[in-house]
Amino acid sequence: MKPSAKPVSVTLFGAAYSVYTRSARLALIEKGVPYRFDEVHVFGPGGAPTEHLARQPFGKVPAFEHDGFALFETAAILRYVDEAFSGPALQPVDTRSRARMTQAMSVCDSYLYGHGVWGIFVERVAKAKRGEAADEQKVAASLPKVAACHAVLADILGDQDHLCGDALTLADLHAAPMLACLAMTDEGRAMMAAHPRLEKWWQRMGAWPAMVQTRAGTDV
Ligand SMILES: N[C@@H](CCC(=O)N[C@@H](CS)C(=O)NCC(=O)O)C(=O)O
Repeated sequence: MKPSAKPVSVTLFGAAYSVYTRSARLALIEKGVPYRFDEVHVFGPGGAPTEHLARQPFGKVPAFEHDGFALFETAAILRYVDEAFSGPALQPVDTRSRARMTQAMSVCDSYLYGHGVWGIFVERVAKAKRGEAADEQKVAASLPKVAACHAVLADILGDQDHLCGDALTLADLHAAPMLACLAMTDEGRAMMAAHPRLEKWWQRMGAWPAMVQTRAGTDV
């Protein structure tokens, strides 16, 4: 008798174009966890479909389920994926490196997403695709915040191979999809070029197979 294929017990509800969904996919890929990708579109005129609000009451993606255990909020999903499955550890053991990882992820959530993805990428790239003009005031207001994010991430990176040490951690997975959006803008590339070590890290991350596998056509 042939051994049966391992059943897929993980479902990720999200959108390929979403940076947060992409972070969760990167973690699943890195851990080697097979998963079902259930595409949910949240930016349509009515927002998230009603059934999605039962999974994510704020109407955002991603949402996650493993063997009947439902979870939302990307940082929580990433930690769960790392701890629930075998595969390479994605969190440092050392207390201070772990704190830095949490700090880097929080900087991404609190400043890089709003100012980098929405304040610059959406204004410059997404709006241009729709034939709309960028809101220059919004871009100008976001630039110093995004520059500060780059400086903080470059500082955390130091001369290590990855953001929080010599191995890949959740911080790398959280930051890379947002920086991929910024890499599509002149402003983002200029800010990255101001931090040569961060730029080198980004070049490695951008070419990493899981990043290539999760390209959505809207990013690198
Ligand atoms: N705090 C949430 C943020 C997720 C989030 O903002 N996702 C975006 C897509 S990248 C979204 O669903 N936006 C829909 C909306 O704002 O209506 C998390 O960590 O999962």
